[in-house]
Amino acid sequence: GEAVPSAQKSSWATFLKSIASFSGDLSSLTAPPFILSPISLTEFPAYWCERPELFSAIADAQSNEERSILVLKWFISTLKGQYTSRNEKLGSEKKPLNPVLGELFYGYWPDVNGRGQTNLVVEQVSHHPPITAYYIENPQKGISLQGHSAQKTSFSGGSIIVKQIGHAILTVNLPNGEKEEFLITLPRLRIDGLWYGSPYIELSETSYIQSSTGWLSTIEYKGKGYFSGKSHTFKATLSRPGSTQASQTYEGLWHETSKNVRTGELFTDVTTPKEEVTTVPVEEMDEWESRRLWRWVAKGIRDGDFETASREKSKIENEQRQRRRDEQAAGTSWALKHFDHIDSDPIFEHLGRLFKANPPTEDTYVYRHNRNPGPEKA
Ligand code: 0T9
Repeated sequence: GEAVPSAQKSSWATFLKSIASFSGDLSSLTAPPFILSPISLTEFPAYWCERPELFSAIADAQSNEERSILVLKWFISTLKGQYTSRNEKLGSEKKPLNPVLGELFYGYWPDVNGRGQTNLVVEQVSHHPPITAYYIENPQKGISLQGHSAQKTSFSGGSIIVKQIGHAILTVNLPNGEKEEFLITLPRLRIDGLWYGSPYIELSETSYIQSSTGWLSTIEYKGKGYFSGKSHTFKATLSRPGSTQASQTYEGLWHETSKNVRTGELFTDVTTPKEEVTTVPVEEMDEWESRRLWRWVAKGIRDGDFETASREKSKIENEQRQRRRDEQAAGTSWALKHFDHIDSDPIFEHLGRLFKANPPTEDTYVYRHNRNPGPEKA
């Protein structure tokens, strides 16, 4: 492939063969240096809030329908960050750092123009398979998002197919004291461009946003050669409680703009800059915080010093292996810091029934509300 440095061609070929003959946890495969990203998967939940004003605006909706529209608008507007930002920042999709058990990521988006501060808490709740749990809250606006993320991967026709496991629940405290909940399911991914060493993501199939008021958004994803012939295309319909008929239909490109099909009005526009999450400086972080933990590995990758990167990565992995052995010998197990695991999420079961979610039940990680969010005073 063209994007593969000549010295790494054979190592890339070996990597592709191991992907093709492998299914399960790709994160643990060793990849050639040119494809490594210095960012851990524990940072990815921040993509949910890089347009904080769209998140906080949900609180200002005047009706159930409007609230569902604003949730859909916020959700669609996160997709560009979630699925194309590595291509924009790093040149292609890259292999993220594989988080260790207990790895943390904290951040916030400051209060600007009365939108309220939004806080982010992320914890790696499983290493094998990798599972990341997150909680995002704007207390002033009474909105929160709790979710977890894992993946099942397979290989087909030269592409990696990623089924996302996990879901998110968005909760809005209404002025009348009630809560409205939204169950958010996640799209399927295809990673194309592998042969040429320049991987990129395309979304496919359908995802849902089911509100406890009964309003349902059904979002269909297509790539090149489908309804518009363009990549990153979506079509979303919003239907009223108990109806399958569309009350609103939106379509367009999730990484650019989309419109209301009936009125022609602009719906989403992500061509303007987004706001990255704020964290404390690395020096002030705790040892378990992602950017502190991976600091020297990330620096090695950024500087092209892969010897250092790989030596530092081995240190972390050996320390983890020793920890697991010690726990086993002591008959103890790692205690999660911010989340409790439950086998079946009652909100998923309840709301999933309304659109016949498959599978009908999922486990979840419930936030313990045990962190004082930043910005921290010196
Ligand atoms: C949740 C997101 C997820 C995580 C990443 C598949 C993937 C790990 C999971 C699904 C976020 O909300 C959205 C975006 C990107 C997803 C990653 C893309 C990717 O390639 C990795 C996998 C594990 C790999 O690293 C595959 C090998 C690599 C060489 C291909 C670039």
